[in-house]
Amino acid sequence: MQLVPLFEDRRLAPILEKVQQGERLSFGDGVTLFRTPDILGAGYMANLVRERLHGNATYFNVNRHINPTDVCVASCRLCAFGKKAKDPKAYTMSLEQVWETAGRGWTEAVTEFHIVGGLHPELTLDWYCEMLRGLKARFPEVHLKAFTMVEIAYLAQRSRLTIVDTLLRLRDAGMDSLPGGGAEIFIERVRRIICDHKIDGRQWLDVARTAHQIGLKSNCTMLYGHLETDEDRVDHLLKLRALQDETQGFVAYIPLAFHPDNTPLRHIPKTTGFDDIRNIAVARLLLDNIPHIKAYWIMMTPKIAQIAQRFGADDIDGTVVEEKIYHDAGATTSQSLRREELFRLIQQAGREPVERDTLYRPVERTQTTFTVLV
Ligand code: V47
Repeated sequence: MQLVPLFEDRRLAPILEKVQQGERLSFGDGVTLFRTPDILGAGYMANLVRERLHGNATYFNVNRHINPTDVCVASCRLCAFGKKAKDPKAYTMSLEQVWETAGRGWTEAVTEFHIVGGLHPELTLDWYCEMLRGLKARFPEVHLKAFTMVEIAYLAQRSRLTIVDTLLRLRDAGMDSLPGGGAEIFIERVRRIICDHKIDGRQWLDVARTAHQIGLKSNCTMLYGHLETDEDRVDHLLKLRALQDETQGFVAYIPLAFHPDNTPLRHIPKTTGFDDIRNIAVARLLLDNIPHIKAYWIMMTPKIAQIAQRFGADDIDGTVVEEKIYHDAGATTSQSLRREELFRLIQQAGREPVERDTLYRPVERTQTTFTVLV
């Protein structure tokens, strides 16, 4: 006998029916889910889908972030990380410094380097290829998840190459997949205000499509909690869903809460736990073709990321080790969690921790390779 939940918001009943039948949700359903005060109703449905896909597993990985430079030609209002080249606080690592950073605290437990940075006006495509080759030579087992769609488009423009040729050059040098950043919000009205120096939404999707077409997987994101409406959020998610129908190239979706501190948009209030949880639940329900929904603990705090595991998320991200983008924008979370801490957080949320690599293949470990990092 199936228990029928009593929803506080009656508008959720037809959505539940679709979810139970495995039917695709509409634009209107998405807006209802973003507006309903019945977070438990939305969460119940998201959890149904999450458990249908992943059972009791919650995934995490052992990774390290590397940000080779914060010099950026763009001046996005959403960002506290990018700096102008002449800013005394700006930094750009040498190749040796990138390789040394990658190796700092490294153990054989690390399975991923997550590499993103500013749009540097002088670093060349050859420099980035050399960086990747050097990392592969030193850490052949580590997956290189590198460069947002925005960085790819900028490198292509500066090298006067097509997007596909730029991606092929980077792939041949060792890039294994791409992270999901830089998508922000696709709707032009808001994009023009928060990140007018970036490629537009259509171009972001085009770069992702091209990457997927040559066999590279990527993640995808949405930045919420700034100037966007509920309709803008649904529009963004449905554009990701449509591209995924075409390519099946997205592995995980990560909702990113806007952190306003130290940005020109610092007057915007921070997102609430309610909105963070809601973004996880709605994503799980609308993105029926993207396998994983990640509750990025750095962004949400470990406490909310734990709760999210009951509201649609099946991943908590990784050890991270050194994080700059969110911490420059006022994040108060720690920079790093040990493998054992991630394990405990997941267990305490009543889920089964599964260590994964970037592409969600389970990682087997013996006890001796457990003691890792920082
Ligand atoms: O691209 C920038 C966003 C992204 C701010 O693919 C900001 O596995 C909030 O993409 N407040 C970087 N967000 C983070 C990112 C990411 C993180 C974890 C995992 C993965 C993955 C990707 O953060 C940027 C931008 O969208 N961002 N500034 C800010 N002030």
